[in-house]
Amino acid sequence: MSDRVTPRGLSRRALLAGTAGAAGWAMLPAGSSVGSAPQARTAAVAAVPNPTTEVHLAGTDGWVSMPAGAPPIPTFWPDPLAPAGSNLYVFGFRDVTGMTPDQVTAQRGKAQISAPMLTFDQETDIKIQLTNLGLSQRPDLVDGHTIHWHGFQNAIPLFDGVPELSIAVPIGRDFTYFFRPLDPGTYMYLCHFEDVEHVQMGMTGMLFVRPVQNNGTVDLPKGKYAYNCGDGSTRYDREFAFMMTEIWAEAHYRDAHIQVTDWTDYRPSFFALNGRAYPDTLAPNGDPMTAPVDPRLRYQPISSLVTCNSGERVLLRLANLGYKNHSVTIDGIDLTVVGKDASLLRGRDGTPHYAVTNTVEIGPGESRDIIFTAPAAGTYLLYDRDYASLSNSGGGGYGGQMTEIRVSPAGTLAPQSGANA
Ligand SMILES: [Cu+2]
Repeated sequence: MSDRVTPRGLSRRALLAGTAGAAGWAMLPAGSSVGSAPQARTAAVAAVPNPTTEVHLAGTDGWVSMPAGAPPIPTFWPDPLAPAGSNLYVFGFRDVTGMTPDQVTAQRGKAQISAPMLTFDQETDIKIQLTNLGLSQRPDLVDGHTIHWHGFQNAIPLFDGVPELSIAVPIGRDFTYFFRPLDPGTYMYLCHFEDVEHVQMGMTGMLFVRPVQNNGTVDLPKGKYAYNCGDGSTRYDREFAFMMTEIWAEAHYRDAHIQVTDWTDYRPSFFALNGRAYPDTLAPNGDPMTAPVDPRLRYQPISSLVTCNSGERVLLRLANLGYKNHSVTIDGIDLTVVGKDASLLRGRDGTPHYAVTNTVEIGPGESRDIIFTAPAAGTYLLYDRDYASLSNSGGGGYGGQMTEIRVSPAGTLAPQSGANA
């Protein structure tokens, strides 16, 4: 942030002492992306053991698209200020890892929703950099941004993104620190600055911490596991994650048009999986940096389409950062809930308390880990049981929080390259 922090006090010992809880943190000297002293930066990097993953996120505003065929909401949606092909004003994060300072700056006004999905390995050091690019549509609004790592136990408040207790990043600055996740599971991250507004505007994303058990144990082969289960019961072949949010078009309009929102009037107009409402949920993954198949979804790049082979074990990671409860159903497939809120469902004596169901309840700020065995080839629906969440701006037909599970005959699809691929 604005003040330089001397790296001298940051010994390896001090860092390790700070990791006694479930997450470890350390800070790098920071300034603007352009002008920080490289020597100081190098010294601090050397003080931290083995950063294996680097993530650079930028916070800014932008424009996205809810399904074009939805009935208009007079005055508020589609937003008349929206550039061609988009219809909704948002705030969001972009993954700018590896970009030059000029490339990072060029992403101002190009926010994406949902935020990039992050994958960390348990007990490794992650280098996080957050840059605040400001808001191109609202230069009058001087809001900071933060990253709150939601669900991590015993996080150090200074680094945890709640502005009253922590460091927030002002416009034109950045903040770099280290982070060591100690407990595997499905988490969320979000901006906690003016949080009702910034969360609603789109600054929400998902984060998975992969268990050390993935490296194999004396009893289990190397593989993909949701948790350190010890018995292989959380093994999976493919994983798909769904960030569930609600979009109140009025509030987004008011932010774009320099008006104030009364949040007690909250009445969402769109319901999203990974920042898209059905049928857009089915469109393939995109990349905001390249010309997409569907330009309308350029800044909503995360697909919610589930594809798998019959007989495979599929992990669904659900997270809810809307303000309402949701009930996720898949007709015709038994779902085994193995984790809640980044905790394996086990008793103190190790007895599994997995729940078999076809409907999973999930409240705001909660996550669920669900495993199912893919049934016979065919198409199955995953949807919110609340019909209000299944329409776009109250119109007829299906919309909102729905997607498809397309099961191919055994052996058809190649192994998955990453979550939601
Ligand atoms: Cu923010």
